[in-house]
Amino acid sequence: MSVYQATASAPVNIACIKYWGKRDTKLILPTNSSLSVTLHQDHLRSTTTSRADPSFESDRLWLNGKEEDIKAGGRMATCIAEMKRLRKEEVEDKQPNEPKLSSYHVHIASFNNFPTAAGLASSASGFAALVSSLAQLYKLPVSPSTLSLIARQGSGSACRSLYGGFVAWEQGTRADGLDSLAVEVAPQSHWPEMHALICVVSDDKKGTSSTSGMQRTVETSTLLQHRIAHVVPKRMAAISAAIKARDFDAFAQITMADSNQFHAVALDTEPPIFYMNDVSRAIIALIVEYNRVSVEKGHGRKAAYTYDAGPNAVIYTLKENVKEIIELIVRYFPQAVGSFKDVFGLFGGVDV
Ligand code: 2P0
Repeated sequence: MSVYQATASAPVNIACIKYWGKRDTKLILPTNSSLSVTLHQDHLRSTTTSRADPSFESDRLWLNGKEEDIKAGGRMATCIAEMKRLRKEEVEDKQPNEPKLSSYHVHIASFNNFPTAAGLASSASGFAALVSSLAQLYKLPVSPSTLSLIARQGSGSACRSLYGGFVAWEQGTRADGLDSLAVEVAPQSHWPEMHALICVVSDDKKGTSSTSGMQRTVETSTLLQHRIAHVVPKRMAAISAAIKARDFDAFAQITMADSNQFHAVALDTEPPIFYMNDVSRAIIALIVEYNRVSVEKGHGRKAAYTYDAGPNAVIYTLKENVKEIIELIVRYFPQAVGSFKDVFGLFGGVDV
């Protein structure tokens, strides 16, 4: 008897141009395009195994060893149903001899190798790994961009984890979402010197979830409307050009500006949302000063901070500066060794 099973893993991605706001909450269509760097090392990944079998009586899911409900009509159920639809359309309807896996139930087991509560994007790597493992199981002859259309319906930021390197999520204009997908801006090999240092300031679970926070911002923030219409389109073009030219100074300027504006629209929400804390702000001050000195010497900016929906800092820098920045952080935050749970060098591998 044949066993139909596949395992795939997907990494976390960290946005430089932030996704914050949906124009369609069911299809997860964003109010603006976004761009991220996919983190490459083994530290931050989800690994998912899917199995299809005619004896299974329902679709079932285990996360980190614990069974979770698959809510009817929910995001997980939607992703599984969409993948079964693709299997039928792309494989079974075209090759009648292929087994009818789309009619079998699936059992899915997924593990994160990092703490889910650390405020790092576990839903991004999780839904990307889910979709990748089902794509392998179903032997789907489709591109990562096509798979990103389905991962997007699990969690918006997940669509960007279908590619490595530098990835844009194009917001699209269609009501059915078929043009709201991830595209590769440049592979990791284009700029292998790029590193990301993750400073875990706090691993508390965040107060306001991204999903509900961003909808409140859409409903109440006037600054968001300005950002959508006048800021993000220019930044998407400028940061793509900076990446293609490997212009770190421009990349850093845009990345920090966009982090600042994302936290500004959170503050402009009613009631206001605060994700950064005093330590986050002190790290910003340190990076600003570090860059000021570098610019004064004629070297341009050497580091870029960015913050998501939580207080943890991600610092982008080039490999040649990693050691200096870690030393700087440890010098100014002597408690760092204890309170920064981890500082990972990604793309390269630097631990403190
Ligand atoms: C991002 N974030 O671009 C932004 C920056 C957080 C701040 O994507 O509702 O967990 O599942 O689509 O993807 C977090 O949003 O929200 C996020 P849903 P998601 O990475």
